[in-house]
Amino acid sequence: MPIIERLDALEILDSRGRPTVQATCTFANGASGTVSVPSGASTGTAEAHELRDGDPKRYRGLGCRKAVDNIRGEINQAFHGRTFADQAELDHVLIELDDTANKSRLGANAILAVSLAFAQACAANQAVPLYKYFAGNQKLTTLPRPMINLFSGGKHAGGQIAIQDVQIMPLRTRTMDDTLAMTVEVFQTAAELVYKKYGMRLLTADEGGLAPAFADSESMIEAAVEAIEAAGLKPGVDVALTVDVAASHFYDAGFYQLGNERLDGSAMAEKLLSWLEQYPITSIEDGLAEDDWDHWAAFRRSAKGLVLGDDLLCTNPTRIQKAINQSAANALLLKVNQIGTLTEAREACDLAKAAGWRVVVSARSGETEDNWLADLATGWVVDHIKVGSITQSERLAKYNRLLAIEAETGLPVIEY
Ligand code: 2PG
Ligand code: MG
Repeated sequence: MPIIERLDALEILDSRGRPTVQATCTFANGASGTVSVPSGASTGTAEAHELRDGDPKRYRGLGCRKAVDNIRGEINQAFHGRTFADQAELDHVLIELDDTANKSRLGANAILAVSLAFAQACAANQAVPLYKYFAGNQKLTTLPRPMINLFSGGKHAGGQIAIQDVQIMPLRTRTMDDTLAMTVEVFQTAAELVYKKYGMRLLTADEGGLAPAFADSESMIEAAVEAIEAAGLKPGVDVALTVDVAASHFYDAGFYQLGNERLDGSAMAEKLLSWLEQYPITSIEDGLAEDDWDHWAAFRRSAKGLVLGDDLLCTNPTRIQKAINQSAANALLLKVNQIGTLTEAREACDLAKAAGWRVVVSARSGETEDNWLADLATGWVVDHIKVGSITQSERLAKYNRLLAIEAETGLPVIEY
């Protein structure tokens, strides 16, 4: 492995115009990698700590100068002139250097940026595409099947509706090219329907999804079914729905405020089961709040399809193990910045796969134009990728990268 010459960083802006961290790792032989890290809005409380400056006069406290300085200063000093046998060794040194349970001293944003920049530099050094570096000895077999945001609510759309995302997933396509073409058709049809029904200019949310003032969650789901049909496709046969309820964000003291309805955990689980019964939904993410463990387990016992944990699991192996033990979920939403290093995220991924779960690699609502996520989802051979809508360049950068990987490898999209 080459010697690390320098770690550098820059404060840049994400898709919401909020600061985030970009890092560059340069080896003494000249190979280098630069990556940018994303940031969530509907975050789980067990996520690793994103270090923000807290100066209300600058970017409303959200500046990332401290995280950037930690890379340029302390981390660079600790790593300059060193070599690491592999990604795991580098990541463990980062974790030890930070020495907190949730990466709050150096900042998970600083730590992840370095972890990823090292990965990118290693790929450059080996002259392989990033997805091959991520794959290591593992055979590449398939591309992930995308779940694509159509309608947004919750924290990504000013809270006009309680639930966060209604997404579509083409089921029978075998190429990324066909998958995206079908998705765009449904998205454009949905945009036309929304325009007719709500008679207003189209508003889009943080991830580029359409965000009209739906009367309730059911109308949001039904509008997606209508769009699939109006595009000449069969709901549940050609295209399924996947829903991110993001229930932690409308839960308080044992109750879910789902629009006008105030539901306890059992009633919320019943509501989700009725949606699975009524609509062509194949996956429900965060249907219950992040610490409502008993109702997660009760829901999973009766649910058909993916019971997908995001805030529940926070890509944290300890929480995933707990969920495996309690049979509280059957799929992992994997976001590397929830845990803060590639090595820990990989551990989370392997743990979920070993339990027979599906894995969905996910972007954040605050993204950058970087596209490493597509390489990660391909290299780690996961089932699905969730990047947001099929609009806006910070989203399309990932889809376009998947198209490029498809052209290069000829890999098929995983069968559903
Ligand atoms: C989620 C993500 C992405 P955020 O809840 O799954 O949609 O949102 O990045 O805001 O946590
Ligand atoms: Mg989520």
